[in-house]
Amino acid sequence: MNIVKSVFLTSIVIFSAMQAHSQLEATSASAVATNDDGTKDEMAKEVKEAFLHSWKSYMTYAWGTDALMPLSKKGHNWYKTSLLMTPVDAYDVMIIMGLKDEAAEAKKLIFEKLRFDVDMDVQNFEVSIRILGGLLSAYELDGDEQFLKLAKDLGNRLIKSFDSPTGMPYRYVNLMTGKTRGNISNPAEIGTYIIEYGILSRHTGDKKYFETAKRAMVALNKLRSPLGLTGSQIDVQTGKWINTSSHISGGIDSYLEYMLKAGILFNDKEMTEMWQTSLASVNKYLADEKPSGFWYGHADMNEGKITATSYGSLDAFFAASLALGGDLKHAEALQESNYKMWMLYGIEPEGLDYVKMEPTSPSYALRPENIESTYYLYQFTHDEKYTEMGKTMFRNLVKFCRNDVGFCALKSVKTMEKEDEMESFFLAETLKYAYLLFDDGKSLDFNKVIFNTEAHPYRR
Ligand code: DMJ
Repeated sequence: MNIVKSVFLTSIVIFSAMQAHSQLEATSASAVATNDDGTKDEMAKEVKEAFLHSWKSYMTYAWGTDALMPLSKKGHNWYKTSLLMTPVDAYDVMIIMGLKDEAAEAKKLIFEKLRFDVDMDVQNFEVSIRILGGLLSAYELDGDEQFLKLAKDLGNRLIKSFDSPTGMPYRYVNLMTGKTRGNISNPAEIGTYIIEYGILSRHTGDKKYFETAKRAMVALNKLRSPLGLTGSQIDVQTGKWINTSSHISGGIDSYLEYMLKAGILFNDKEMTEMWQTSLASVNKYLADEKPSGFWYGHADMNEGKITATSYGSLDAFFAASLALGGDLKHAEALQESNYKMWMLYGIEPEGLDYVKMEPTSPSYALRPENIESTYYLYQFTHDEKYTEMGKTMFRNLVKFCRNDVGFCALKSVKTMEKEDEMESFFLAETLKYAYLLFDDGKSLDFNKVIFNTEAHPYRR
């Protein structure tokens, strides 16, 4: 057995309803999942069943495409040629869940069909976290050199995006020609590469990947405001901020996450220091204690005063980062707020005004962050209240999002109207974190890995 594989595989309601909102109370009460006592083993089985339900439909209706459309029962591609988003993103979940036959069919499909020598512009960030990230965790878990070969080929194409005057990457790169576009970018799409690139350096022995990704993060870090905050949009050619709104939401989120995780994964002191100084500013200017709970809001990077009490499903990742960074007190408080957000309607909204406790964007994209943070909090506290949270969240997912084919995003958590979409991160992240929460470390030892932002685990 491959050495890496053996390392992995052998180890391999505090719900307080929003009182102020009477209409909401009625909705929430009916939205809460029934409280039958699923044991953790039973819950893990339910999650595995949900995975199989979705995967089988992908194979039946969407084979070879990027993702399943669960209402129209067909597949769709992001670009003119499929990058096999779903099988690549979901491969490591199959290994973790012990689904050998499914893993074998996914692997066959990937090795037969996945090619990167295609004349098309791809979004650097998404392809890096899902495809490069997925291939690398597949390699670490499975040991087949073909995964590494594909990862190296893709890495050599994506790395051309960093060829800008500041060293910060463009948003799009053509896989065949290396031509770039999209100079107006954001911290997440600039600073979410060091884990994948660092792991590629680990396995190829070529430091250029790690160094290129790190250079971009350091360049961005130097452009913080005197308050230590980053804005939300920047020109990678000039280094000039285009939008100075600061927050932990989508567009900045995983940049913060990667400082912390790269510090741990690569024992990189500069990254750890960047995380600590950024966190201090985030806590000083964006943390917001309100009657509805502990949250993080939005502020101008130069003013540092909360301008919008906006939170949302993507922001929920931060409880996991706080826990991993050692601040359990704030992590627990934030997870309590995350859960309130989830239980407002029974499924969390994409955007929430945390003062009014009203959705600013009512959709739900099957996002993982809330369940991810529940899993992290359980790892650090071993408090079964997190298992209970996870159980309710997962059961509500089944209740409101499942259909005869797979799981559907929701147009609105107020009406629970389904959308014809099942993003690959639902399998790669949402179901993986739910499974890991219930399986009590039997398939994967939390302390031996660091997950990329798409939930792909790499050996520490
Ligand atoms: C995933 O692709 C990643 O977790 C990313 O960091 C944020 N968005 C989605 C999931 O919500």
